[in-house]
Amino acid sequence: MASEGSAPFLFPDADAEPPAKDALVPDVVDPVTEPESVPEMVPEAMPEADAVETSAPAGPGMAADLGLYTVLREDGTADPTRDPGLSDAEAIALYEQMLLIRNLDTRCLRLQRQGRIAFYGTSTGQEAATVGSSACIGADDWLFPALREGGAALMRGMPVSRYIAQLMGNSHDEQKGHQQPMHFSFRAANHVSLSSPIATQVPQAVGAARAAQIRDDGSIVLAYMGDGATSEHDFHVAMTFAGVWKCPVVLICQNNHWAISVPVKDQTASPTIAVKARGYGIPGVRVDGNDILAVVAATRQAVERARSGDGPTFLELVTYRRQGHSSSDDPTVYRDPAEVEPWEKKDPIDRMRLYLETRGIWDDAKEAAANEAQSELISAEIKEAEKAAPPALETLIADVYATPLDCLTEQLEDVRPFFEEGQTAEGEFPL
Ligand SMILES: Cc1ncc(C[n+]2csc(CCOP(=O)(O)OP(=O)(O)O)c2C)c(N)n1
Ligand SMILES: [Mg+2]
Repeated sequence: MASEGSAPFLFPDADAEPPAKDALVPDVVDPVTEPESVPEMVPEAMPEADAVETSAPAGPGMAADLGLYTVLREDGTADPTRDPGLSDAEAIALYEQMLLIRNLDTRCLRLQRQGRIAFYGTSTGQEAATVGSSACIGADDWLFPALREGGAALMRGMPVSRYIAQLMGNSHDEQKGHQQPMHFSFRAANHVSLSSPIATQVPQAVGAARAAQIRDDGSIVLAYMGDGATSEHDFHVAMTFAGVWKCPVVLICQNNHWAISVPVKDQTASPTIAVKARGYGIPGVRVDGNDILAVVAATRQAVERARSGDGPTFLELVTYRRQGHSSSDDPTVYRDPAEVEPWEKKDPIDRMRLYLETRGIWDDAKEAAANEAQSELISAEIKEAEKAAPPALETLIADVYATPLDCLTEQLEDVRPFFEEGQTAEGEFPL
């Protein structure tokens, strides 16, 4: 497990063959002038959960932003024309990272139910999208996450202890408890905290990419968003400027089919989310987000494009939110549970496990050992985190202004007796 200060897991592997530059944009079909060439699956592919056809890769005759870029096949092998060529160690490391998120999600949701943390949002079923994409950049690159990319910080070297400290807002939390749980940031790898207002991080990410471009420092930016975020004006603003300036940014939409209780078919009338990129002059690619090899292959090529000055790429990673929006949500009141089943069959961890077993590098014993080690680590870190003190009282006003305003200092002195002398207030709470 990565410890603080250790080098993040880096891609691409120096020995790996670079992917063909144009491989992601096969024979683009224009749906307006050549409607007969658009494959039939396209209109239903986004609205219907069970219409996602993981065995139908985008290929000749199918536009990359209307088809589905897939590498893993149902028999557990990889399409040799798109295989990103991971080494054994890389393939196993990616798998273990997905497993870690799944194990953390299970444990942390339980912590919330027990009242030990205030809030949690799982990414169950979306692990391949988060791990596969974030594995493709280096420590000097930047990552602007949305709600479900906490695992990206772990992927890039953030220790589990810090993940749990953030959820508890204790004295080990990098943000001193200022943020709501799930707003992880990891300065060592330029992982910026998520912005709660949906999509506001996208123009910020494009701005950071523009800065990198002006400074010519060689770094690139990954900007994440959900399907719901693509209806926000900030999405439009960010895509416009990314396209015009040809910023070194990879814009990644995790289309998990829901924005709290709003299904994606009520979110947009566009046949896919990826195709929206055309309007901004940005290549869009629709990728099977539950296929980690496809996510790696597509993101690597997009990163390469950004790094070499060819501009942005927009990736729609097609996946599914199998649980509630967050620990505060109950999806059974607005969603038919039967909709979830087909997605359980496309579980990204199961699919990668089958691939590893078919490749002969994984088995039941290794699975049990990995789960046991992760479970022990998580238990130990929760225990440690619960022993940690809360942040010092002074941190209430720290990191807001370079020099705290007088009014903040006064307010701090007002509340001090409540903490230091156990003084109680008049009145009722909640107010
Ligand atoms: C500007 C704004 N409007 C509404 C909300 C409330 N809100 C929080 S998450 C969310 C849905 C986000 O859906 P999506 O972008 O698809 O991401 P997902 O949670 O599915 O990963 C909404 C509406 C908000 N945080 N910000
Ligand atoms: Mg969503």
